[in-house]
Amino acid sequence: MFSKVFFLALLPSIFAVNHAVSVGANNALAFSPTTITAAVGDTITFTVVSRNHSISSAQFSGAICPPPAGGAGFGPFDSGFLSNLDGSLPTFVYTVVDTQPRFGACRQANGGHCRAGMTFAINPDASHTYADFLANARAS
Ligand SMILES: [Cu+2]
Repeated sequence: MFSKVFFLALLPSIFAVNHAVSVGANNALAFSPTTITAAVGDTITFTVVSRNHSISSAQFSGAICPPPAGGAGFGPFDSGFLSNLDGSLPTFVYTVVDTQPRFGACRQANGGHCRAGMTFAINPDASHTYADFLANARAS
């Protein structure tokens, strides 16, 4: 009995996977991939591979760019500014806590990177698509 409960409690961690996201690949103002589909307990490891960027949660619409320090939206998160100018390839790990659609962007340059399209989505759905979020960010 006890062992069965114990096993069930471990299930999420047994099947959790990591999703790798490159930040600023090829010196571009972009996250790659832009859309991550992840289960509860999964991790997303963002690696900054050029310049100086942040990984910051954002609201879906309205004044998206730049996200505020600390991030915006439900369950906000923010890596702060991470620089690869020294070649250290800094990382930020986000653990998925639910399957609600979440959106994010870079806070750099007063929203300049965000408005240039440096955005991403975690578990977007039919009514909150990445394409719509990107359009909202560019217009914000
Ligand atoms: Cu940036």
